[in-house]
Amino acid sequence: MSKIERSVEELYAEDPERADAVVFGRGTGVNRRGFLGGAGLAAMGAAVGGAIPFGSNMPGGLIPAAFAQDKPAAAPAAPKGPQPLNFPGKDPKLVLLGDRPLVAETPESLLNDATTPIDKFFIRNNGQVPEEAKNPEAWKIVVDGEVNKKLEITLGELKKKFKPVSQFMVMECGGNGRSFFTPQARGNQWTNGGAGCAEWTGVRLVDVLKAAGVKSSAVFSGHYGADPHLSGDTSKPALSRGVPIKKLMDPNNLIVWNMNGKPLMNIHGGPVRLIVPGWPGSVSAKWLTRIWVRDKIHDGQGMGGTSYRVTIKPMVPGDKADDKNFRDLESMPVRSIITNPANGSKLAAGTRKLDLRGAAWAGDNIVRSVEISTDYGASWKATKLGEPRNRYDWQRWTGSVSFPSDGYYEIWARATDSRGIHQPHVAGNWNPQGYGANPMHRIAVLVG
Ligand SMILES: Nc1nc2c(c(=O)[nH]1)N[C@H]1C(S)=C(S)[C@@H](COP(=O)(O)O)O[C@H]1N2
Ligand SMILES: [Mo]
Repeated sequence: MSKIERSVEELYAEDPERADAVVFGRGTGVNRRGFLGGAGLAAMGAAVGGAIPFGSNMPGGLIPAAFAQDKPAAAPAAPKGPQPLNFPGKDPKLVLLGDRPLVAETPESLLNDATTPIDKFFIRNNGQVPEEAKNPEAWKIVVDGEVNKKLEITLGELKKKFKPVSQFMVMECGGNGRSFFTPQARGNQWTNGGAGCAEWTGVRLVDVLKAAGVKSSAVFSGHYGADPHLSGDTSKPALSRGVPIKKLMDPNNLIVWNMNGKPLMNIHGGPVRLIVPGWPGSVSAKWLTRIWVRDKIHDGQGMGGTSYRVTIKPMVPGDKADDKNFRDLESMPVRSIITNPANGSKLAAGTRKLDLRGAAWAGDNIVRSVEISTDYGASWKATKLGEPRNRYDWQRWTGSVSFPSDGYYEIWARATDSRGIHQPHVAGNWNPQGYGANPMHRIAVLVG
């Protein structure tokens, strides 16, 4: 067998058939233009550690989930496994995607709780992490621009003047799923773990906006946080995104100071941040200092170009991006994950039934159904899907699968949203910065 000099992902991206030959051995009869069979199936079975009962359904060029998910992010010369996060108050099983800025994702199997514990919640920064506030109650937020009365309010006043509310809401990075694009898109190589669902406590953004009096000239918002730009240049914000006025006034948007009943950790934007659910996490400004109500589309850091934007018409991967062919990514796409068991689980020989648990969410939409497959999508089985506890909560699901024999299986999960749109088999609509990838989640399990 020739030496695997690059990552499995890269090989498959370039030439799936040659990749099969390299990974599973030359001259073994691997030819998956159609389906895998005979000696090729045996070779792959040896590589994944067991017979593949539904191997005849395995699509050509598909990287077995057993390999696909422990691939390193960009994997240049020497592939190395996922890097653990080392951060106070955080589970070391979070996977570090970058340390400047600090970015870490949550493996799907750590999202098995109905409410994501703080120590397991993903981290995404664009700039430096600011110093922890010494006097949180004195933290100041400004609401200005197209308002009748500019507001300058401290966190202490915010808590006193407006009615506090708590809500379970998903926060998801706009780039979640990016690693599933072929060819690779620019940015942090998230799998499915740039998302979590916490209980947020704060006040309704709309109540605060109403206190300032939004003018009829308002069309968009610009959000600002206290984090310094990565370069240290104090004239540039690390990130400043916004939303159209209709989304801004949605009563589910909160200015929050508690996460799961505890004061918001500095790394999550404490003492106070925005939560604008359903849309890319980048609009949910951390260390919130200002909401600028604008009379035009915001042009802050992270707006325009190909930032947080998807194509209107499909583009050829790698081609020059035409600005006019992009629109802002608004509602996040439907996604489901299997949270139990973990990818790569080994089950005792003779195991014939397995219970599964997972989560599903769909941006501004709700999830209508989640289905699972053990035969590479040839047949699908319904799961029991729970109701959201409130608007923008994720939905938990349970299901079970049976195994006709020992061997290597993949369990695939796909969710369908309230509009009838379900997750694709592979990430579609490639775009340079890799937004909107929501292919079905796959885990590998080995029985016996
Ligand atoms: N001020 C500020 N707010 C920010 C960011 C940032 O870099 N600076 N990152 C955004 C992005 S891209 C995401 S996905 C979420 C991540 O929030 P978390 O780190 O609490 O999980 O915060 C958003 N808010
Ligand atoms: Mo993000």
